Order: sequence, then C-alpha cells, then structure tokens
Amino acid sequence: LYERRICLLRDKMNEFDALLMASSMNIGYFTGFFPGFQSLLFVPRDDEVVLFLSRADASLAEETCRFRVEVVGKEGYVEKLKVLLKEDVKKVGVEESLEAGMFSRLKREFPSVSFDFFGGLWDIRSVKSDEEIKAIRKSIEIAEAGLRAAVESISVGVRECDVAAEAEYEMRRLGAESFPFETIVASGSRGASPHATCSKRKIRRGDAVVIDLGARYEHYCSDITRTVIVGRNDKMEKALSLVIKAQEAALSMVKSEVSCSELDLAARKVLEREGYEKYFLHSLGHGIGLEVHEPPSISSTNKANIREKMVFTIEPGVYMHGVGGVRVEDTVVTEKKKGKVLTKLPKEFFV
Ligand SMILES: [Mn+2]
Repeated sequence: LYERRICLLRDKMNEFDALLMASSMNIGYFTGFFPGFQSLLFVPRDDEVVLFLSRADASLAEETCRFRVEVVGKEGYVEKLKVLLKEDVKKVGVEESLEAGMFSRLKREFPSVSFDFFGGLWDIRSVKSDEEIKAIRKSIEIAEAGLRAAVESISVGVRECDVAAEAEYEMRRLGAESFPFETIVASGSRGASPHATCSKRKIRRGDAVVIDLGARYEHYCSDITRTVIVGRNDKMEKALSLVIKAQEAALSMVKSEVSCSELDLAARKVLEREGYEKYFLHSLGHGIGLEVHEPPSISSTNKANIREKMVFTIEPGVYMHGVGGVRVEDTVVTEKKKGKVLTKLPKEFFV
C-alpha cells in the first residue's frame, strides 16, 4: 500500500529531484507511521525513502514504518540531510507544513539546491481508497451518535458546554481517538458566528442551537453540523429550511467532473432567491480525510473539477448578526454519476 502511494507520488514529481514532507499526516499517509514529534520524510526520485525522526518516536516507527528510519540526535536535521542532498539533487519540493524557519535554514545551508513549493501530493490524498472511505464512515457514525447525544441533552436552561460534554463523552465511549476540532454548541445570537465554540450560556426557549462536531477514528476525521430549534422560532425555522434546500441543491449536482465552484454557486443561488445570500459567510465545503479541512475547497473561486472518490462536506449556513444562525453539514463521496451522502442523520431536530 505505502510503496504504491510512494510510486504515485514519484509520478507527480515532475521537475523535482526529491520531496521533503514535515506534517505528521502527510508522513503517515505515505509511510504508515504518524510521528508525534518533529520529523522529516525524504523522498528522492530514484533512491531510498528515508524518514528522519526524534528518538521519542523511534521504537514505534521501527514497528510500523516500511521505510528506512533514521533517528536525529543533537546534530539536527540539516546535518542528516547533507548526506542525502548530493550533487544530482538540484530541485527539492516541500509541502505547505514545512515551517518557515526550517525552509529558510534549508535555503541557507544548501545554496546550490533550489527549494520550491510542491502541492502535487494532494492529487493523490484527495482521492480516497475504499479502506479510507470505510474509516471515514466509521468516524461519521461516531460523530452522529455524539450529535444525537447532544440533541437529547438539550432543554431550556442547559448550558452549551454541558451539551458539548455529552456529545464528546459519547464519542469517546464509541472509540473516538480525539476530536479534530473543538466541538461547537452555539445557541441564540452566538450561532451567528460560524466558529463560536461553546460557552456557559444557558439555552433559552426559541433558540436555534448550532451543533458542529467531529471525531477522529483510525486517523480519519468526520465533521457534521445540525441546528436544533428549541420550541418555536419562525425566523430561524425559515432560515433552516432554506439552508437545507440550498444543501440539497448542491448535493444533487455532485458527480465526477462537476467543478467545485458550480456546487458552491448552486447552493448560493437558492439563498439568493430569498435574499439570504448576504448571510452566507463562508464557502460551501471542504475535503475531509486525515485532516478535517483539506483539498478540494468547495468554493466559488475553485474552478477545479471534483473527481470520483473525493470525499468532502457540503455545509451552507445563514448567520444573522445579533439574531442567530443555522448550518447543516453532511459529507458526500463522489461516485461516477452521482454523490453518495455518507451522513445518515435527519436534517432537522426540534426539542
Ligand atoms: Mn466542516
């Protein structure tokens, strides 16, 4: 599996003689070992792959990593690289997670090598294998159970942080390794901020409560949002049904070779017809996998096409400053002729 991924990567290298990766997720994807400490993966075009890591990761890496592992001691990464960056290595690609400090140090220490950004690994990572989709599905199942637990805990007078606690406890019990982002429980006017986390605010009658959460399972992420209406709220109920329509418009268009911007615009158009477009403050969705936000970005500016077996979220929202907000988020996998929605949870909850 990992040898095959490295092969695919080498096919994408084009003008680069070697690649350097620093993020734990990239390294894990290509080697099977997810480092917990600073590490560097060196992938030359036609020589041995080497993973440099700290002593703290070494014993675990030796069990799980299929490639050559080198422990970096006091001498540091640059000294280790000196052995590998031989004369025939002229151009090295680095991905976005390499820190600026490390990047400028490499440029200084290896003046004859040109270092440049390489984004080609996302062509590989953004298309998921059946095994990856299976892990994402399981992660979604856990998040769905967490969301149900959250909804069940909601009543007038309960604090947002208590609702989040119920959700997270349920997800942990079901095997969540961690949470890819902070659970959001945003009630009433707090819902108007798309990334409100949660507070000690007590839920009131008439609140729309935005719950956005995810789990990590076998390294793979989930990300689901539902909005719960507590009692009645005509304004928020109208916004919610419109957001669901906008989401369905985009979901029904998902298939190979549709562009990301077309999906975004399809949802935006539904909101526009009712004059709600100005309340939709972010792009429609994002790829999801080992990272909760990864390519493709489903936005009006991304003209790239989606491809078969890409997995991404569709999450339109309406945010009225000082009033409240609603959002609905599901995950979809692209199949040849249509999209398959992986989230099973109902779109609306009333308590
Ligand atoms: Mn999301």
